[in-house]
Amino acid sequence: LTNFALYKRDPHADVPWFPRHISELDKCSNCVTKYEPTTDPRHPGNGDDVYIARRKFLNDQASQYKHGQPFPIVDYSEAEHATWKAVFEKLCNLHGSHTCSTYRKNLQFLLDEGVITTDRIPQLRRINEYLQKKTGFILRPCSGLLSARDFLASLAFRVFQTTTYLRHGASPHHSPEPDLIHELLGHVPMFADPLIAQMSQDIGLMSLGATDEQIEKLATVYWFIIEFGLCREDGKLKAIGAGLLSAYGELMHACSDAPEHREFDPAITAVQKYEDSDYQPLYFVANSIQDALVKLRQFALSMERPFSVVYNPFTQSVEVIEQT
Ligand code: NLE
Ligand code: FE2
Repeated sequence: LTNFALYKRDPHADVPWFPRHISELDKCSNCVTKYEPTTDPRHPGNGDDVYIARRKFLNDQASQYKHGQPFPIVDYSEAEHATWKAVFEKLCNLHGSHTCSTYRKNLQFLLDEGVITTDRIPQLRRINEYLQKKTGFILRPCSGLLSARDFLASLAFRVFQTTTYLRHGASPHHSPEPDLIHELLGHVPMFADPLIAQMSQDIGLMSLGATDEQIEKLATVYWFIIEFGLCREDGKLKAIGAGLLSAYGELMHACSDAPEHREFDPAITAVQKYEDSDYQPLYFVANSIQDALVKLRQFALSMERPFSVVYNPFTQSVEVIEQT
């Protein structure tokens, strides 16, 4: 599972700093301000002081986290558990018809093992034990939407930066920003899949030391496949993307005839503008998760980079291979 010699060499490129060891992800938690409930009237929590204070409490807790610590235990309120239950139960109605087989299978495993239940929000510490065994992915808390560079860098180490606050209870079936429900119901079952885990790590490895322009492209590919990707199964469109799997309305919209659907092709997908405040007008469709991974690796070969990187899981570090 290495990315040796994935890139073309450009010895003159300037290389921005990037983490070499998993512990250096402590320096990769820069958030971008977007959809803040304190200032943005589009955020459903705008003007709700109790919600804003709760979100701040959880974000402050997340920002104190250091590599190696266990995931903090959070005492979720009854109202938060109720939001979780409402979202989960409604989404269950679409699982059979609108989600890919990988999602259904992995969600079922999580339910069978009692790691996830529809009634109560699970502790992310427990989810981590599960994911570690499945694909080695680990969640670490973050305090909101991260810069693309920091977010992607963590994926190189199979670390997923996870929000811990919940969406506002008044608008449970779509959130403009990531929240715990999106992470748990969208990403966690998919990160239990070896191919999605590998694809995510590959995008992360490609991002290390990349130029701003390359980061933008990689973040866009990530957006259209890991967050909003579709695939075709039995002749029907099914969601693989976490942003769809956690949002009832958009999940129905994405698989319907309303939006445009194009074939997933990383070189084209990478330069497509995307919508991040409302449903997407356009989705990319992969033949399968495996096919998306193959295409992504072909795309990697076209990226001009000054070096190759290998992830060493024994030392949890990235080794840089300078070709001469
Ligand atoms: N719209 C998604 C949801 O409601 O769960 C969150 C998307 C985060 C990129
Ligand atoms: Fe996400």
